[in-house]
Amino acid sequence: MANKKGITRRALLSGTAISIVPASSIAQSIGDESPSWMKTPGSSFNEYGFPSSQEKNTKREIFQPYEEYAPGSGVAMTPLEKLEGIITPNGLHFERSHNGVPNIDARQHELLIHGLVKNPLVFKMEDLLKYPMETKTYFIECGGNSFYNSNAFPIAIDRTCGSIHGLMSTSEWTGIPLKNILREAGVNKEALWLLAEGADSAAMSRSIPLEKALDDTLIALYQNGERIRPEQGYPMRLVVPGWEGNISIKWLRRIKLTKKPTYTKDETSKYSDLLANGKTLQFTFPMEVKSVITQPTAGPIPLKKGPIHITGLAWSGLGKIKKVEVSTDKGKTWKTADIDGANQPLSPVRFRFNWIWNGEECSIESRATDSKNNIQPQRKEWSIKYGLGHLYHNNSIQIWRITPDGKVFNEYDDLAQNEKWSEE
Ligand SMILES: Nc1nc2c(c(=O)[nH]1)N[C@H]1C(S)=C(S)[C@@H](COP(=O)(O)O)O[C@H]1N2
Ligand SMILES: [Mo]
Repeated sequence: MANKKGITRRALLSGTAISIVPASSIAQSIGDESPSWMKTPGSSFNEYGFPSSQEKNTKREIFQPYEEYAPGSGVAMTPLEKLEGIITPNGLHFERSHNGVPNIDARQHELLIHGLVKNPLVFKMEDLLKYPMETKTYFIECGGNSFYNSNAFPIAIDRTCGSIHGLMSTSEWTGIPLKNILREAGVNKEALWLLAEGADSAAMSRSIPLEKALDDTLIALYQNGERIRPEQGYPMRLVVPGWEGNISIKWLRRIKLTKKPTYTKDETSKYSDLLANGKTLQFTFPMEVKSVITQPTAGPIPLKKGPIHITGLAWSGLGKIKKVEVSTDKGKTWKTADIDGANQPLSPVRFRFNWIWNGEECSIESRATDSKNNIQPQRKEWSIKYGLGHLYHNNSIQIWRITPDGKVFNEYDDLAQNEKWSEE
């Protein structure tokens, strides 16, 4: 809120005075007449609430590459540029499903724990609800997030923040630590891996090292306080925090303890990283340190010269965020951004940076460093490590180019590469 002199309270406290809206324009808009909505009673109650009808454009962007024969295979992306804070509202959590959302009857659904265990166990939902639970804020990021800026797209294409990076969402997940259930089943000494399988028609299944399962993996039953949404795995899913989203098996139905990885269909041709030398990495589990400016970003409303509040998200699958830096001069100089709220491991932070745009052509970008001192790479550094067309695990820096007319565009740092491709 601006005070009489048009100086924000926050700016006064931090010593950098930024006048966003002149106070006189606020005063003039409040006339003597009360607005129409104060003259009739308001509408009554809803059993389950919805956002304001005026916020209809805050929605997921859907991409269904095989629409005709597999409409449930694809993604719905979180509109990161329309959201604030770190938590994703449940209705806007991104969705990546390989063959649609199964219509599971929670009363019939069962979870089987078997393989190299002393006591194979079967749980119904009502059994699981009796176990002690814990609540943690974790992000889930698809291994294929930011594929529009990957080696599959050698030229930067014009898209919004959410439609490039929106396969990342954050919830407060509540559930049962998997280690407690495994302890009850009694894991045999020779078991080093487990296979987790979903109850969808894609029967998504992945191999998980036992060490991670005994560390922080959750069987999640609640998402932001309510039971998990069907799209997110109702009635139960794995949350394997910090690791590529694919491993967080939704609609969890089976965990089998094994000696070795199972090498399922979902972890051989897919989710493996093609290197520049033609070799392929079999397993890359953690999602590495990353950040993205969510505002300002490519969009329909041009920027105006003057004060601009730059904000975004930063996260790391390997720990906490140590620092976020912002550059407004094509990466020549970097300044440390403020970090908002609690900074917890494997949970994003929101960063903020007040900037004054002089109206000239420039670019803005953010660079995160995590608690293990990993620094987010430039796109050209990231890109060169991998083969042509490779798209997984892209944590490279997002650059937003601002033109003098205030328009914002997605940009690559490797302009030579851009030109090379456009000539071919
Ligand atoms: N059973 C099952 N689990 C699944 C998937 C799936 O298609 N089926 N998709 C995976 C992928 S690729 C990702 S990125 C995450 C996405 O979780 P979300 O849809 O809740 O965002 O779920 C994973 N778990
Ligand atoms: Mo994914």
